[in-house]
Amino acid sequence: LSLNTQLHHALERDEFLVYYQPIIDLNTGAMVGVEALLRWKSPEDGMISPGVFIPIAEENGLIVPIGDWVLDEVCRQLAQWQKQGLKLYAAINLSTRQLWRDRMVDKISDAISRHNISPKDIELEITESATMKGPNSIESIMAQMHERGLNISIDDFGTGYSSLERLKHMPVRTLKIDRSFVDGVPGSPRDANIVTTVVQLARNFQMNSLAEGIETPAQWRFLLDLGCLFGQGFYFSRPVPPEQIEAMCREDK
Ligand code: G
Ligand code: G
Ligand code: MN
Ligand code: NA
Repeated sequence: LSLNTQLHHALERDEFLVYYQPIIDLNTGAMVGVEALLRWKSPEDGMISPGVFIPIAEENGLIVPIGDWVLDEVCRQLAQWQKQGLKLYAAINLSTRQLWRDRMVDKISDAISRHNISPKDIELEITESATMKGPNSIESIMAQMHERGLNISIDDFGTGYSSLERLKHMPVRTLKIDRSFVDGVPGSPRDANIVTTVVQLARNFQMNSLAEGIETPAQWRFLLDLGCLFGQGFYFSRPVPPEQIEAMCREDK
């Protein structure tokens, strides 16, 4: 079967899983949230990376029902964690196709009320490049999200070409500095300059800065010294199943 056909059956066959990657307060080392990252366990081919199937799902439109499933699953998981006393927020990736659909923000609010959690527990990740395209103004969608109390982050920041004038007025809580720049620090002066600039930009715009892809203690140190507030990366943890998030929180205490 082609990947496309398999993907069509994956939802009804319950083959998707959500892994979670810890988001760390760089000052304290504590886990404050998680990024939800979709996984597909295909019976034919085993674990398939979202880097492979998300582009196909965006192409054929399946990203919309898959995204609805992710939203519901993450809200369900957050509600369960709250019952266990875990205080974490969850960041959810949204692709352009999801953003531009009808009544997107209502769908998100519905999932949140269904599971009795607060919009404050969710951060919606919109890629920098998604802010640059689409039929409607991203500002109006962001305004609706913000009115409902949802948090917004700009993902892969530094790789798109967003207008700083527009960004300044967006109700964005967090700028996520793309991994490609974090990779080069502290060694590469060029990457160090870019990362320094983005951390300052976030501060000037009263947004939080978050560095993606931290893999070494030297990167952590460098970012902490710059005043970068949050981080994610293999140095802290890979994306893991939800039970492992629970285990890490128990160790922390
Ligand atoms: O987990 P991994 O690093 O392999 O993810 C690869 C890409 O897939 C990333 O760009 C990530 O944003 C995207 N991705 C992961 N989960 C989801 C999801 O639930 N929805 C959307 N739209 N993209 C996702
Ligand atoms: O595009 P987005 O930022 O949503 O992508 C997240 C992806 O980055 C996930 O697939 C995740 O597995 C990957 N990732 C997270 N931390 C690291 C890291 O420290 N190093 C590398 N190489 N990849 C990472
Ligand atoms: Mn992301
Ligand atoms: Na990213």
